[in-house]
Amino acid sequence: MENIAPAISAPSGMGENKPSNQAVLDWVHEVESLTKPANIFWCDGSEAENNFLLEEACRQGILIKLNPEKRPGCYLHRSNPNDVARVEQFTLICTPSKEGAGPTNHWAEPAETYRKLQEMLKGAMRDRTMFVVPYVMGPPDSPLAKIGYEITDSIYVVLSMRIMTRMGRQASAKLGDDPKAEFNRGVHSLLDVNPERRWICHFPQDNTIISVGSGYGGNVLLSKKCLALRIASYLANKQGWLAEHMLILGVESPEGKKHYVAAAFPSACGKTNFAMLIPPKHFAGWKITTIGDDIAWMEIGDDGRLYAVNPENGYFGVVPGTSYKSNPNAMRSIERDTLFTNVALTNDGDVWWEGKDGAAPDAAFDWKGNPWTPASKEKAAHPNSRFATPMRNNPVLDLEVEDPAGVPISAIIFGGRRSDTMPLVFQAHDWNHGVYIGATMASETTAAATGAVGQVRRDPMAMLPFCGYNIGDYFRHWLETGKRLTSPPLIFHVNWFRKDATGKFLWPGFGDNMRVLKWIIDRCEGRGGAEKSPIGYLPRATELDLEDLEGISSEGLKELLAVKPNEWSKELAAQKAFFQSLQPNVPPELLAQEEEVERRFR
Ligand code: OXD
Ligand code: MN
Repeated sequence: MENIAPAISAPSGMGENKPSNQAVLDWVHEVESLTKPANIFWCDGSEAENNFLLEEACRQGILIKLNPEKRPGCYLHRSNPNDVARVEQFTLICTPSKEGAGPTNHWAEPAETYRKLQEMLKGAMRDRTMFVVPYVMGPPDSPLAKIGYEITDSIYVVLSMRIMTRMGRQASAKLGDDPKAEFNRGVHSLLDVNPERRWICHFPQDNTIISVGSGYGGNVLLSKKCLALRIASYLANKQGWLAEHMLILGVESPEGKKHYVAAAFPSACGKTNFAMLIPPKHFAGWKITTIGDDIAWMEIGDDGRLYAVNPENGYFGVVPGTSYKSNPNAMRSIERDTLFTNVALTNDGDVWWEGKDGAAPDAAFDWKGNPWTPASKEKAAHPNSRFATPMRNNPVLDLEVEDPAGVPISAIIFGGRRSDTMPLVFQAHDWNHGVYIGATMASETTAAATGAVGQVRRDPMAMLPFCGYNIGDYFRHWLETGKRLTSPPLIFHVNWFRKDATGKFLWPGFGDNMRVLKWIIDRCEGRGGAEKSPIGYLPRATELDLEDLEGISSEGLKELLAVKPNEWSKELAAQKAFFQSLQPNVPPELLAQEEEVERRFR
C-alpha cells in the first residue's frame, strides 16, 4: 500500500514537547504500541515548528504554497476526491446503551467498536510520524475551557489544528501533572483514506474520540465537531451548561449600546456571513463584531443571564460564494495565513472559486488538480471547499473574545434554509415555545455533509449531526436551562432563503440581514412592534427598517412575512411526524407546544 503520510525527521530540538502528565504519556504509549509509528513528534505550537511542518507538507505534495505576493502565508490542500465532507452515516456515538445515543444518532456498542477500531489501527502508522497535538478549547482561563490531545498521522491536521485551536505548550501547562486531570483523548489516522474504512467514533463517557480513514476537516479536526459539539454537548448536559452549533456576534448601536446574539443555522447556511456582517449604509454607526462563527459554549451567570464563549481559535468556512460583496470581512481574513482546501489554483499561484469577485480566470486547475476553463462542465472549486483561517485575521473580531466569563446573550436565533413556509423572522412567545421552534426547525441539506443536497430535513437547533446523546434528553436539558435562567435571552427564528413562485430569493440577505437583526435588538430592548400570529410574534412590514433597500416590492415583502395556512398545515404535519419518530423521547412540554400551535391555527 502506498504510504500517503511518510515519516518526517525533525531537526534536533523540535518535536520534543513531551508533556509531564503521566496519564497523557501512558495513553500516547498505548497508541504508539498499537499503531507502530516510525517516530513521535510532540507539538509545541511554535512558529518555528509551524514553518518546518509547512515546508515538509509542501515537500511531500500535501500542500501547495500560494504566491506570497498575492496570498502571503497561504497554502492549498487537495483532499482525496472520495473525502470532501462530513460523513454522518459513518459517525457513531458509542454510549453504553443505544438509548443513550438516542433515535437521531448512529449507535455502536463501545467495547465492540473499540475492538474493531483497534484492529484497523494495528500498525496503521508504520513508516509514518505520529504527531501529538495538545490544545485548549475556549479562553484558557474560562471555567468552560477544555483540554484535548489529538494524536494524528496527518501533517495537514496538525497545521489546521494550530489555526483552529489554542494549540501547543499552553495546553500541557494548563493540564499540569495530575494524572486524574480531565483531557479529551483523540486518535486520528488517515489509514488509506478509504470510504469503506472510514469511521468517526465518539465515546462520550470516556471523553474519547477515534477517527479513521478520512482527512476532511469536519471528520478529523477532532477539536471541532467531535469535541466542541458531540462530546461537549454530552458533558454540558451532565454539568449544566450548553454546547451549541451557534455563531456569536456583538451588535453595537451608534449610541454605544451593545448586545450579543447567538444564532444556530445548519452547516453552510451562512453563520460565518452573519457573524461578520457589514451593515448597509443606512445603518451608519452600527457595528457588528464577531465572537465566533460556528460553536458557542454557554453557561448561566450569577445574574441569571446566559453567557457565551467561542471554544475555537479560527474559522473553518465554506469558500464558494464568499466575495468582497457577500462577506468583505471573511475575504480580508483569508488574504493571509490561510489553509485552503479543494479550491481552484490559478496560473499565477492564487486561488479561485465560484462566486469570487470578478471574472473567472481563463484557465486554472480545478480542485482535483485538473486543467479547468470557464467552459468546463465541472466546478472549479468543490461546493464544500473550505478555508481555515486564524480568528485574529478577522477585522471585526470582538474585543471580548478572550473574556473568560464570556459575553451575555440577549437573543438566540434559530434559522434554516427554507424556500417556503418560514417567514423572514418571528419571535417565540417564551422560552418553552422557543425551544419548540428550535426542536422542530428544518433546513434544506447542503454540501457540508455527503448525501443529497436541497432536501428539507428536520435539524433541531442545527444539532442533528452534532448532538452527542439522546435528543430527547437534549430538549429536556434546554427546558431545564430555561427554568434556571432568571433573565433568559429572547428566542427568534429567521429564514433568509424564502423564494417567490419563479424560484428567486425574496430577500437580499448578507448585509441587509442587519434590518432583521435591528428588529430583534429592538424587541430585546422592549421597543420594536410586532403582531401576534399562530407561530409567534411577527414584525409588520412597517416595523422593519427597510429604508434604502432596493429590489424588494411591497408584494415581495408581504410574501416574505406571510404565514400561509396551507403551507403551515403541511409544516405542522411534518413537525408532528418528526416528534413521533423520536418517541418516547419527546418531553411533554414540547408536545404541549405542538398542540398549542395547532390550536392557534384553528
Ligand atoms: C462545519 C459544519 O464545518 O457544520 O462547520 O459542517
Ligand atoms: Mn458548523
